[in-house]
Amino acid sequence: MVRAHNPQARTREPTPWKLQRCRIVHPENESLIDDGLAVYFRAPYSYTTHPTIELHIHSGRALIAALLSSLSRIPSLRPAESGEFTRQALLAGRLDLTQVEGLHDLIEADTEVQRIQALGTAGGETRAQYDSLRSQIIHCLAQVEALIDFGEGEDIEEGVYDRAKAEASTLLSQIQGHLADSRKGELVRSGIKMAIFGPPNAGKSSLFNYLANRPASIVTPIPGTTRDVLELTLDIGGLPVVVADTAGLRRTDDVVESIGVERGTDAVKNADFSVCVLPLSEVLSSDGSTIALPKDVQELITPHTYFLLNKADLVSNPLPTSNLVIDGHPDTAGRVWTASLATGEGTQAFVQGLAGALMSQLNINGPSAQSQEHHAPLVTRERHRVHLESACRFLKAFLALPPEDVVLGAEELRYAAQALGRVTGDIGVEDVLDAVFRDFCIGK
Ligand SMILES: Nc1nc2c(ncn2[C@@H]2O[C@H](COP(=O)(O)OP(=O)(O)O)[C@@H](O)[C@H]2O)c(=O)[nH]1
Ligand SMILES: [Mg+2]
Repeated sequence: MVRAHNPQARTREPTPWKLQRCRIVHPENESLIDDGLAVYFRAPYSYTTHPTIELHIHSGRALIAALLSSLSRIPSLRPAESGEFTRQALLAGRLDLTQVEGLHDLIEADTEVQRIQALGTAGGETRAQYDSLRSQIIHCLAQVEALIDFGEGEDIEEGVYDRAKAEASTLLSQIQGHLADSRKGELVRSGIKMAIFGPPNAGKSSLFNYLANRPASIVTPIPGTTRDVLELTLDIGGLPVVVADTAGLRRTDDVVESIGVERGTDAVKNADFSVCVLPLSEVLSSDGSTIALPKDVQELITPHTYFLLNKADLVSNPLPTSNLVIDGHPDTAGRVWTASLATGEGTQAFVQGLAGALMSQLNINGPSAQSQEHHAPLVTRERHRVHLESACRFLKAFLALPPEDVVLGAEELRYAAQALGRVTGDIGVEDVLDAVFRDFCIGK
């Protein structure tokens, strides 16, 4: 369907990987469709590894429709299904399953930290780590199989079995380390859950609206205004955060409000971290040094609670935050900020500080650290976690076997390698393919 001007060129293979201007004409009647650009990718150096022609045409609905309809006149052509190009790339081994997932995450990324993580995974960083772990297990397995075939002391040097065990044990702790990474990869991919809580009238909904940059939650001077949990996914310093505004914590006879308080309490307990908003003027001790926590708030404080002491405008000359102590919680340094959501003072510093604290808690390099070396996390989906956990179980089973059970040991190592192969799609790929490609856009 793409024909060059020079009639002799019709029979020649186009120059590969060179963008060329050409007339794009109808395959049957040769009527002009557009004056565009075309590039030919010679196999296997294309996205799918198959020979590929890419047409660059002017935009416009009628133009695209005319081109697609003329392409469909060529008997061997049909429109691609969603994710079909990527599926071909996967089946040809050009991408592995983690890269395909990374590509999907890249297309879906809403925030900078998500984009950076997905870019690393799509580019093969995660694949390289899985391949390395798997080849180390296979190295162990090779030693154990050599023992089965030849027996220690005769053809094989002494200590091979012990060495294989030492290697397996190092691998096991490496994988366990990845599994204990505070679900960082999964949180960045699907959003970190943060609940705002505190006593009524502290400014929780004002904070929610400030973060959302719009009046998403109703703010009034009447305590008990917010009754249900409100949720929004927001970008906080590049991190995707699912923020929940909750009803103020207090005992109340109002049935609706007390259900709201119960729901709010659950939201705080289920969140990955929370922000406790307190009205500074009401919780500050008379000497101005200590913050007294209201009773209903106390039981929800954890090491993952951050504090915003709001309404600083109502306190004359408040002490610097670093000198304030939260009563009963001497370990809150770096987790307390003072601000006024009414005047805006201190609010930016709070958001920046919160994003920084979350980044360091999750051990994430922020967008500003982009040039530094970083490793894509090994676990960005439950699927990865399941297979890594089963690899750990097989490695442990191998380590628990006595040397005389060397044949069983080899079997356990084989299973461990297979478990990792399932993450990258080298093994058992068919059953996950449909799930992975379902959400892909057409074509890509
Ligand atoms: N003076 C002052 N008033 C504030 C500040 N932040 C919020 N308020 C007011 O406090 C009241 C309660 O705010 P709201 O966000 O609804 O509190 P919530 O009950 O914790 O959700 C409203 O009248 C707000 O305008 C602040 O920093 N200073
Ligand atoms: Mg409210």
